[in-house]
Amino acid sequence: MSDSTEDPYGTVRNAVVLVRDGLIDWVGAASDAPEGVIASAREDIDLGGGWVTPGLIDAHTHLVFGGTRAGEWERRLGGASYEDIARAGGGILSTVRATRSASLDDLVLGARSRLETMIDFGTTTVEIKSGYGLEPEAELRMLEAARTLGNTGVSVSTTLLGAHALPPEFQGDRAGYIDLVCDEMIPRAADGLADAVDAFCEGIGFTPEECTRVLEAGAAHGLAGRLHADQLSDLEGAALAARMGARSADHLEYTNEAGAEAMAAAGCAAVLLPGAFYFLQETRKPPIEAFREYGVPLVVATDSNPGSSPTTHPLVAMNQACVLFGLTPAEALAGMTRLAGPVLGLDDRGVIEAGRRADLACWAVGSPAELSYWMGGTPAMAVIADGRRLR
Ligand code: DI6
Ligand code: FE
Repeated sequence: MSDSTEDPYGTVRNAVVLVRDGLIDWVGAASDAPEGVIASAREDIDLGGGWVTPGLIDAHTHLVFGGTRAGEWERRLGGASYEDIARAGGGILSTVRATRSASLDDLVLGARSRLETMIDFGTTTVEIKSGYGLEPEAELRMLEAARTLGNTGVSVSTTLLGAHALPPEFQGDRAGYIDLVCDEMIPRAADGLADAVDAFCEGIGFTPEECTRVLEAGAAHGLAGRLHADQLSDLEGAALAARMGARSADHLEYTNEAGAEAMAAAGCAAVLLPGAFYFLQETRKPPIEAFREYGVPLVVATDSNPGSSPTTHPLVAMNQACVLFGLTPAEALAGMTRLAGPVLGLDDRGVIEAGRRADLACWAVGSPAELSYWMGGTPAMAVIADGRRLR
């Protein structure tokens, strides 16, 4: 055990982790192991002095989609703004066109290769949103593709994001589209395909009133709430998420202090998505100091998506959270482990202690700060999910 009570990582040196039936059975310094613990192991994995962390939990991704948006990105590099492109029918809607025309197999195949990279880099739990179908069949197909990815060995948590953008066939009938989300998509998705519901509260997305309807309908069907809030402007989405009892508000660049205070009071976590901030070359940063002051849990995720955060690298998100938002490397690691599970309602993982799920990643680094220090780093030496070795 580390001597220092200051150690934010809870370091245990020369450690042994005993895994049984998918759970951590015992963890501690090898010299403290009760008699028989080490001898009782049927299989022995020598991690050669590497650092072991909980398997990473990526609590916000849009991993399932058709096509890419490299062309749009080139236009943005030439000066066009993300919002201008969206208002001209590009952006999210261009991914919607590609996703609607993709089969279930196409969606699984594309997402699987991205997920395999995430697993290489230690991810053992991933949240995946719909939101590029914007019609019932296509939204449900996305969720089915996400569920199918559970066969990689990682845990997949799914979120219905029907209220991501207004589809072209509903231009001029916003209320009609929200009706479709609430009256058809949510009830059907809640029947085993989705664990949560989310909405994009933004000028180019949906109004606070529209998002309220979506979160209320989700709650009525037993779905936990999430909210894309205050990413590009301050619509007081953070306070809305708190008021609705959402598990998290996500992005939060424009969140004001009252929003941070409301989140803390409601136990609503802040999911920071520095990849989108970086890729959209935003300048306004989330109010990290206010979140710390009020005690809002700081979660870090990739936001992996084709438009604003085309990445499959959890360690890059951790690096960006430190460099761009000022998190400490220990906060970034906690944001992708211990604090991320509860956002998905998964309290059984994210910490290496007896009784938790045996989701582990082993790294060839000299200190845990190196996980955030390298801009991407190298793949994990070993990745274990539910007690099973994936890498
Ligand atoms: N905000 C985001 O950053 C993603 N969705 C959202 O509401 C990006 C979606 C995209 O551009 O495809
Ligand atoms: Fe997102």
